[in-house]
Amino acid sequence: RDAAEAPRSWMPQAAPVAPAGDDVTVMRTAILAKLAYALGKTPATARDRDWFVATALALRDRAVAANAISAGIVPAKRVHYLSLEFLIGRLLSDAMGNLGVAETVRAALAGLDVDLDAVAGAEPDAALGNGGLGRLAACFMESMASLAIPAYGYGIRYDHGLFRQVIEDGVQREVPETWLAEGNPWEFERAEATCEVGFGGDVAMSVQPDGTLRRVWRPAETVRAVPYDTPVIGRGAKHVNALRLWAARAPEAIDLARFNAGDHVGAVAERARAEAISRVLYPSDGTPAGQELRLRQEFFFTSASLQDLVRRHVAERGDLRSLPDHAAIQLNDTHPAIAVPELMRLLVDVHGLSWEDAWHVTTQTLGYTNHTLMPEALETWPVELMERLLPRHMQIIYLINWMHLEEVSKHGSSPEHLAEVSLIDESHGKRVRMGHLAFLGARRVNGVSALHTELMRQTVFAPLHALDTDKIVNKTNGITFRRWLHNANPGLTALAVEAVGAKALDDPRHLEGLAAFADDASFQARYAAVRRERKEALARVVEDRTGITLDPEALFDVQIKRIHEYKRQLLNILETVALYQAIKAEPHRDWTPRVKLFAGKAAPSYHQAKLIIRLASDVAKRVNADPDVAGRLTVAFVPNYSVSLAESIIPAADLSEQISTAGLEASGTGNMKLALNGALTIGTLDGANIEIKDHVGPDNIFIFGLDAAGVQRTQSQPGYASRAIAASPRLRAALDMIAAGGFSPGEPGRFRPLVDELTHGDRFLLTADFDDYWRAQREVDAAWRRPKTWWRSAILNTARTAWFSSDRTMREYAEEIWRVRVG
Ligand code: HBZ
Repeated sequence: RDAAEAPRSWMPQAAPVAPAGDDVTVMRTAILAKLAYALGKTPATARDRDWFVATALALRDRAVAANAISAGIVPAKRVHYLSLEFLIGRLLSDAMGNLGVAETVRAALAGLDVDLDAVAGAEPDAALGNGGLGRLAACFMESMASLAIPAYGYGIRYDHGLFRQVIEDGVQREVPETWLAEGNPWEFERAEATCEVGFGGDVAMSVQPDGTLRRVWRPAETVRAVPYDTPVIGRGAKHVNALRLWAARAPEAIDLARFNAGDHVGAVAERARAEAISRVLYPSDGTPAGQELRLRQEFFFTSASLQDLVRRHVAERGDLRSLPDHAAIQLNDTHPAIAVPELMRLLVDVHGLSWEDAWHVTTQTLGYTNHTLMPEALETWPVELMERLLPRHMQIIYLINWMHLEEVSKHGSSPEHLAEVSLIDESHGKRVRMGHLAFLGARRVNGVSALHTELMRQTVFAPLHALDTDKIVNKTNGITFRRWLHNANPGLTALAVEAVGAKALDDPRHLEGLAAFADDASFQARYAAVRRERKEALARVVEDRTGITLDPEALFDVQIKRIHEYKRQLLNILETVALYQAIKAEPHRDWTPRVKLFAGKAAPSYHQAKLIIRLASDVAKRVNADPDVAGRLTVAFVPNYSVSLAESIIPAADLSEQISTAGLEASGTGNMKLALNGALTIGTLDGANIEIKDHVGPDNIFIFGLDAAGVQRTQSQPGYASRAIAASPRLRAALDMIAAGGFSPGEPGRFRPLVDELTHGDRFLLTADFDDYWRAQREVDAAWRRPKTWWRSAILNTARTAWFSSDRTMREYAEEIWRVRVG
């Protein structure tokens, strides 16, 4: 029988949730059935990986069953979240948590003598993202499902996600990551929804039956986009959304003529070229892209996603002019900004709407989120490349620009002003400004923290903002508490539930009730005990990965994020060196024992960042081997930072380093995760740190350094670095030791490029902030010695960070950007 006419009512019963015993027995039966019939294994031959797959398949059945209830209903409006990155991590504990079966699964496996933690550990991370931007997309997907906001996530199904980082003698080496090597039990291939995406070719005119003319793009090359859907299960499994990731496939698997002529490699060359599009995640975090493959990736997934949602809208509603009533499309940064001309092309060239109607539909449907204002990270594409790869889109961009500049000129405008607001930057060759394009095509443009939004208005987007002052809005980032508190820190979660009730699991605002226990000695003791247990667990992980032994009694000070000069890991290392020197100088003082943990990846071609990793490793080597500081200072660079590693570091952290140059970290989200888990922040007045300070209170955070205005002032006074170094003997001594090869005996010049950057230029103002950072760190030392106030502050951090839930962020997007109903 045709699947379309099959009654849906059979589905929930067919899924193996029919009662045949108690919950645990039913679950065990389901897992054993998957093991036998989907994997062809027995409990005797099953590895942890097999148990993981069997469990994931059993849980996926339940997600499908939950989804079947709503599957036939066309929602009033859907969100389409377009992102080149989804940094998901593992899905098992997410799925168990939101299906409400975590304990059931544990017991089901335990009855088979299988340990759930080992099984969970066998799941590879889906690392389809570089850092904050990609992880934000994953948190948003989880929150939308939990809030029952009907949504599709759209992205690329990379064969290889973010590289695995191996540290050899302090040097980062990138190794390909292979998350799909043994298949992916969560996804469904949907070959029937394949789309074709074109590249190159030319633009022709075609006469329509009614005599009108239309432009038609005749691509020289087409690539097939095959979707794979991963169910995104909301809390309580009341709602399930799909993450639809596109894989690139060649139209023909093989050139048979060439193969039969003996050219066995050439016969699959076309295929290799097409499939390269979804081969690897572009491992850059803000360094200039510029590669053709990257543009092909961007257009590939954007076009496929738009075709998919347009097709769905036509099937459900018929007329594309009502698209804005039923679809919101959010562009996660400018990577999908080509959506502006692509949606126009689909509406005008393919579906025959007038330009005016199409522009109305486009600008009422799209939203754009900006994640950086750093000039080198703002995407632009050479006009020449766009013309070659996307000739029709380039025409449309010129037309949009022409109309835009006409409009601006009406109010009388200087050539300089027109050059500023133009979609084409002509200052160094002609380039398309993707940020401007997204801005013009969107109804709302949002920043990701209050400060960042204000800086958008004042700097990069100031001229465009002046043309439409309602367009830029603030939507401060958030994190999903289900992953970052409930699943990552079950001990703390249990304690919170005991104190304020299980309602805190549904609505984090109830965590505020913990404030009443902040001074309660027995609660403090239990809170500290949970931390202690997690520190011991982390110490085992670090020992295992680095051979370095950590003392769980010490203050765990962590900086975990991409390695980038503006994030200033180097400032932290300089302070570490200065502290090392201070302890050596006065070994008998009563120093506060500290563990400095660093983790993060550097973009493969980012030499300064790689050198920072090397310095951290070299400092660790010398410090950890020095008996004079043993027990007071330990340093470790933990390799291969990932979502999973974050889940074990964050609950164990006492101090969270958020020390970027003010004005440069758009928001930060690790800062929220650490504060929620009770780490105190040492940070600058940057990004969401400012809002964290407003929520937790100034007594429960350590703020230092220049603010964004101070940074701008300082940067306008050349020579500040040499003055700052001259004024700080402590900084000078630390720099001298590094420059003299104190950490690189045998190669004194190893860190020359880092020292040079600081002494000449110091773009990120480490020298200007060093002394105040040192002061703040000593305040931390002192605070750690007053456990009552320390744990009070930690508890207040957990109690007062509820606002940083991505549920709150998603509600704000839903109301003010998407105009879609929640729930
Ligand atoms: O987005 C980050 C911001 O640096 C961070 O402050 C913010 O919290 C987070 C979420 O809004 N930006 C990124 O993570 N950016 C990238 O990962 C990136 C990836 C590819 C690029 C450029 C940037 O080509």
